Amino acid sequence: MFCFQCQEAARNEGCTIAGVCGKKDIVADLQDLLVYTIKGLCYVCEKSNYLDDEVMEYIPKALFVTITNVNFDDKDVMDYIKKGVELREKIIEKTNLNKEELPHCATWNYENDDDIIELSLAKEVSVLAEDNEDIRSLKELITYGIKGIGAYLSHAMHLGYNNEEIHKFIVKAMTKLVDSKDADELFNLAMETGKYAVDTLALLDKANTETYGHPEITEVNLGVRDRPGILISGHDLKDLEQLLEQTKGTGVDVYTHCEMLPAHYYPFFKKYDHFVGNYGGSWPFQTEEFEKFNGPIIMTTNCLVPPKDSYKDRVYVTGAVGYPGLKRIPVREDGTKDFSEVIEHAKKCKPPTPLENGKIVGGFAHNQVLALADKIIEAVKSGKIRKFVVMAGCDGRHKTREYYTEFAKKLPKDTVILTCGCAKYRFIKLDLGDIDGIPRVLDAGQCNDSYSLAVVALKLKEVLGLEDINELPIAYNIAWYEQKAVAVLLALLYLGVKNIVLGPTLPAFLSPNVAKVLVEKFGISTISTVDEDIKRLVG
Ligand code: FSO
Ligand code: SF4
Repeated sequence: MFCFQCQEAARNEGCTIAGVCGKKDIVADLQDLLVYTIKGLCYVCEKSNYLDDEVMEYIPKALFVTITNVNFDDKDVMDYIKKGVELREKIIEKTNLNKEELPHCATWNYENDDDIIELSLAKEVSVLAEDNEDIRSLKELITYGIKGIGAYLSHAMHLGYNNEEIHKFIVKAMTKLVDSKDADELFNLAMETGKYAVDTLALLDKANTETYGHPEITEVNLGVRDRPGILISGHDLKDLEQLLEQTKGTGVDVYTHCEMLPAHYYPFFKKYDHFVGNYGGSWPFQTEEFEKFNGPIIMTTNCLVPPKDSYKDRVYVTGAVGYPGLKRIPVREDGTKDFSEVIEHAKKCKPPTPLENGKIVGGFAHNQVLALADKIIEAVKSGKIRKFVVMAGCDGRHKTREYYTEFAKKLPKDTVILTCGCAKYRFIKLDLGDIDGIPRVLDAGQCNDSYSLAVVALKLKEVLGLEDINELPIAYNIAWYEQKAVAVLLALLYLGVKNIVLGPTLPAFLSPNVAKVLVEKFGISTISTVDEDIKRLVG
């Protein structure tokens, strides 16, 4: 195996024996073959100008399966590979494409599982198939951005929102990744990936807000009640909705974990009395927290950490998530999920062990922030707010991430943090005060809500009459971990944001030359010390 797609790649070079994330080599190899298979499917779609609902349903989900901390189950990945080959063959037959003119990724086939495993080990399906390290770097940057787009698109599609243009872009881009060796062409494709990341995030924002209302300022309880509970994690709001409906009147409470916290900010979810609060923090700390929760846990998307035996029988998966031995939530014929087994399971469990008390205040997505615009603009004009600092993105395991807590604590009192994603858990429970009633930490929601931060920035630019987004009093100190964050990064670059600080390390998949171009064109850098970074970002 060779994988360097996330921030925790071994030695910041790549995982080669097993993933730091817990992914086994066989799973990593099969995931490479799955990406290779998706490329082949896209290739035949592009060449025959073909797209149908089944393909649009499959591609984003299959991409999602290969994102860090989503699926650790070789059997699941194998099934997705087989489905990809089946769809591809159907299209070749339907459109009379000449197989002899197609590349290997679009023609390979198998007789049994051993054939699939054998091919998954071949260099030609691996990231290292591309010998030129700069071309490889650009190709993987695009691939990871597209994986992020696939994940965000899956979320929107689960709510019944879709945009064919995004699928067409994925198909075109994956085909170019097979054919192109041209660094300029690939660089432009990376920027175009940023454009489609913006479009996808906008679609998801529309899906979320039209379905559940606009997030509003909300206090989220961190304590527990004396009844059994179900803990739901990941990003999928539709799954949460169905769970809340099915747990109504059962005596079982529902708590959010990690990226599900912002569900509390939506007006729609406030009507459920048994939707109690948020339990615990960000994904890297789940092994201790799941243990103490005592009841069943549902993982709707990333980030799953390989579960301990002590609570493994209480973890359920759904959607793209998979882990050997974990129970899967059944899907009914009408497409809804059947949580009855989890609910019965919860009834037999003890209530959660309390971890903390108090509350988190959040809900500052674009509508809510714009409702406070007058107040905020006044504070900016009078100098009470000197700077906004975007501290969005992901959390991770490494000790180096303590930097973000220190950074938030040491920021001058006339600065306001704009956040979203699980990175916020490094500072959201600190009492950082407010500026004339405006909290110093404004949480827009999940990483899925990164679009909100862009809307706020563009609105501020308009109101302040500025020409360029970079003239705004906003600095970016972003923490990244997995491929959704790569899509968000490309989106920000596409919007013209410069001087982003990306940490705690730059991606291992950026070759020195590609990193140099990003530094020269966009002023990207990585973190140094808290004091130095505060000096250069805030002044
Ligand atoms: Fe975090 Fe994990 Fe939301 Fe990511 S829970 S790290 S960018 O999957 O998706 O922010
Ligand atoms: Fe390593 Fe990250 Fe890949 Fe897991 S996803 S194998 S930790 S680089």
